[in-house]
Amino acid sequence: MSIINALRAAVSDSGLAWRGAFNVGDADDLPPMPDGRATRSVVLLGFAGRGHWQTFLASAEARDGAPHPLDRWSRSRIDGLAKRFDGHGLYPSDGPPWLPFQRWGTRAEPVHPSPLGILIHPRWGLWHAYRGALAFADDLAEPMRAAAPSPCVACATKPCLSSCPVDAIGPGRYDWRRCADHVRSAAGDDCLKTGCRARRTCPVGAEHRYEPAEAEFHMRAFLR
Ligand code: B12
Ligand code: SF4
Ligand code: SF4
Repeated sequence: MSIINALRAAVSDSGLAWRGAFNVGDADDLPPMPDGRATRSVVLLGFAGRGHWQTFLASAEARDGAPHPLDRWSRSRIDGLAKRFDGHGLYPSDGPPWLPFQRWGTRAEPVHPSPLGILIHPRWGLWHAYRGALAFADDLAEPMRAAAPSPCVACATKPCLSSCPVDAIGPGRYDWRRCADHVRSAAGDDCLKTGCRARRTCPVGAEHRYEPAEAEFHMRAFLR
């Protein structure tokens, strides 16, 4: 089995989704490997749709009562893969300065910035996230991402831009303090318990919308 196929199989066994790969160019802002070698390729790992949440829920980290269970679960899987395949784990929550995971996402998969700021995927809609990345000192023989237009271009009414109850979101604008104040208030219980209303109005990939328990977990993490 080639390295890339063995890696794909190991990622699948880990409970994470393969979120694409790319060979590094000058504009990608990749830190060097810990031993000083240049980083030549990157594999993004994450969640896509609802299934991976169930895998996480069955883990020891989800039930041990210690802080940051999802981050600890992700790191243990990704660091394990890094060790096995001579790579290095990188994480979206390491920072500031933050690693440009969303920019890397657009290099690895046909995702595009939505008016909400988060990336939209033609299949998963807004219901996906990055849990980390594997960096390697060798090029991967992985084809570049397939091109696909942004679903937002064909979305005439853009309901995501008119459904925030406190107008915290507009084209190219997200007032996170206003959003957080609302989500913390009694009136914001709907956003807290079922997830961002603006995100939920998006028709793309609606069948992959997070269940309330997952949505609330992420909203509480955002408030922290
Ligand atoms: C800081 C941060 C926040 C801050 C934002 C502060 C601010 N001023 O906007 C806070 C804490 C508010 C936040 C909140 C959320 N975040 Co956040 N956040 C990040 C983080 C850690 C860094 C982003 C950053 O600044 N990158 C630095 C720049 C240099 O990187 P970049 O990739 O080049 O950035 C590009 C994009 O950010 C994009 N961009 C940035 N802002 C905007 C705005 C618009 C309108 C557009 C079109 C593009 C755009 O342009 C940049 C240039 O290419 C990333 C993780 C990461 N490391 O990327 C997650 C991340 C962006 N967040 C994410 C998510 C999901 C959320 C939440 C929706 C969480 C939730 N509740 O579910 C909430 C939004 C609240 C809500 N209403 O639901 C996901 C997005 C996944 C996706 N599908 O794209 C990320 C990638 C984390 C992850 N693990 O996957 N977040
Ligand atoms: S509602 Fe329309 S414009 Fe907004 S994120 Fe979804 S597809 Fe894009
Ligand atoms: S979570 Fe609620 S308040 Fe915040 S942007 Fe989304 S719809 Fe608006």
